[in-house]
Amino acid sequence: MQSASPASSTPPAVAFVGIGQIKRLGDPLDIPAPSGGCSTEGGEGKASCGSSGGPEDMPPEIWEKVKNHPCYSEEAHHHYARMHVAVAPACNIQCNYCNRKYDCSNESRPGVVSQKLTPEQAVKKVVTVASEIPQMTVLGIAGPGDSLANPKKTFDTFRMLQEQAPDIKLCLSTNGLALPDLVDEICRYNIDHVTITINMVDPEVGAKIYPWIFWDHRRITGIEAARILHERQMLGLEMLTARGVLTKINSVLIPGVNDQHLIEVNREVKKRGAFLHNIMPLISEAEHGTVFGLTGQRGPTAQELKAVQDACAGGANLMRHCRQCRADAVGLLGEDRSEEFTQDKIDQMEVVYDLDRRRSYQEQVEIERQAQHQAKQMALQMALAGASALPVDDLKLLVAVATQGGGRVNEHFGHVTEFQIYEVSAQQTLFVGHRRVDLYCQGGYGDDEQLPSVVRAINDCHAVLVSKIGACPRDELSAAGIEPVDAYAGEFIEKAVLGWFNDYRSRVASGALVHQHRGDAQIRQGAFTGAQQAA
Ligand code: CLF
Ligand code: SF4
Repeated sequence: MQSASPASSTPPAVAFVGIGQIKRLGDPLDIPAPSGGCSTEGGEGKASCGSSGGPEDMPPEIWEKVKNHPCYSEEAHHHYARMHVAVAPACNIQCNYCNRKYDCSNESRPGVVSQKLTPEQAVKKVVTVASEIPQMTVLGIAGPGDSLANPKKTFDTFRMLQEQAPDIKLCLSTNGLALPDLVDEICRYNIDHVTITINMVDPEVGAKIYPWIFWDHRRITGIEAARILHERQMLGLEMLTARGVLTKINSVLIPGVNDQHLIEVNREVKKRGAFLHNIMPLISEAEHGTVFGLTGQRGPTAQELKAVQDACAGGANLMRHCRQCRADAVGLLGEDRSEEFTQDKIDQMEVVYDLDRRRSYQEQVEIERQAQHQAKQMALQMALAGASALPVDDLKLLVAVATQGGGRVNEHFGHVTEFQIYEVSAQQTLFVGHRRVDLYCQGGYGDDEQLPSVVRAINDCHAVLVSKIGACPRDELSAAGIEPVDAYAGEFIEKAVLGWFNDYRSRVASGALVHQHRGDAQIRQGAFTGAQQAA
């Protein structure tokens, strides 16, 4: 919970260096052995899924910070919303995957924004949204430039918001160049969550990603630029860790440039106390006008992304539920309600900031979430007990799930804009990502032309679990080797996934089915907008 008055900049008594690893300041950090941080057996255990940690995995003061932050807690992202305000237009570096001039309401990716705001406009917008959406718990400043290249606008916004809405958590995202100079300010305003985008720890790699930086009153290019950026990022991360600020690292996976290198990045940021590592696919289309887009640099496939994430198992905990938000996104991750809160609409809204109403609403959300968590755990135990009756095997598959929330299989195939992907084995189910797709159901009828793109998006999955599905998509999915399953409608996802998996194993064991390997899947480059969503 944020304090109404700015916090003192006195460092806290402990520094956080990853889930379950609180250290007193001055104690040595646990540095993983160079060969021990990574493994190719991804998805095994909690070390690879830090954002899915629960209260039992961390000290209470850390749980308080993450429990309703949708990016820092995978479970929270089903229940709590975040918003961004676009108060930071300038940037002090150039990334080859960024073009901030590009603005399109059909796009959803970092750096894209429809309206830039003054701090005063931004605070009014946050208070308005918080009044309308009581589960909106976090304000992030994430561009469209760099939050810390615009320190006055960024910190003015946070300061004013703290005075008016002290319960909202503050979060910022930065490239890290200006970070070491501003850590005191970050602590002064009680900003508990900071994201640094770190794409390399080797300046030779960095020179392929960053053509220039602007630092110390001059423009610097080449390896020298990348070296300075790298040193500032590492210093900033260490300083935040020492102050107890939960720091998340975002990395853009650029095939052929930093894909294998990100494993080393993961190790290095873990050493320096990063709380989470979010490895995201490069978004790169020629029409975005970025250097990478124009030079034909492709983004990774779904399996390439997963392979790098899995190879980082045992290193810094991974976030796998990132939706690569716009710099003015509003709502739950995966939905964008920014169109409901344009400046002209806000000007006409009457705002009453009712803290008690927000708190009591969130208490209800918390009760429901805990009940779901417990029910899910019980269902999982029962399903695992059933699985142990089957012959031992090392089968590990991906399953796509259609859900509209609440942790259940409860969405019609035709209404899905994003599938959640679970990896399942006889030991566990693990959320490993999401795949965006175009709506199949358009105005009451199915658009069969969309089906091939849906198949491509989940082509690495053996089954798709839905609440309902029509005959045509059922046939097309089956023909592509993806089993459409509506037998678990309304069930908790983990129980349903394990239930289907046990049935699949039984069929394979009895010879009724021959297990086949699946192909790769395509990560969709564009994204849906709020208007396209059913929600
Ligand atoms: Fe925004 Fe980022 Fe804070 Fe979240 S987003 S500043 S940490 S409140 Fe989240 Fe969006 Fe991914 Fe960012 S899903 S792009 S990780
Ligand atoms: Fe764009 Fe952010 Fe890179 Fe600046 S730091 S060039 S805003 S992606």
